Amino acid sequence: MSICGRTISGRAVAALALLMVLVALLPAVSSTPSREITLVVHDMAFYFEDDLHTPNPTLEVRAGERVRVVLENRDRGMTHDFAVPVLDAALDPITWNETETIVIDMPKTPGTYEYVCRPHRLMMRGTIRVN
Ligand SMILES: [Cu+2]
Repeated sequence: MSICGRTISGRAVAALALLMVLVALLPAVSSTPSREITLVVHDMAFYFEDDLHTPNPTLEVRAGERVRVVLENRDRGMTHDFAVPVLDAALDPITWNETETIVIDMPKTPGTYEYVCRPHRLMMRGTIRVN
């Protein structure tokens, strides 16, 4: 192959094409959440799916991390949501047996932030620890 009068090998063209594909994919890769946290709601509290005995657990994340939160409502007859008020992030309320997902960009400043279920924020509230 020849570009501007210079001969370029097929291998170099293939490498260049591969590089261009990788650069094009970079935004998609970097915006993919690096952590997924599944929270189950039952008996008016949030739980990790593998620990249904510790209500409203502390969520540990890294500063600036993009996190996908999956909420499963196992509270028959109750509507719940998940919100981080200080980040203005909230998913729509879901009813029993529904699952909903929200992707949240965590603060770049380490600290503790509150998460709540907005309809029941007095009972259903916990801490996000940004490290
Ligand atoms: Cu609730």
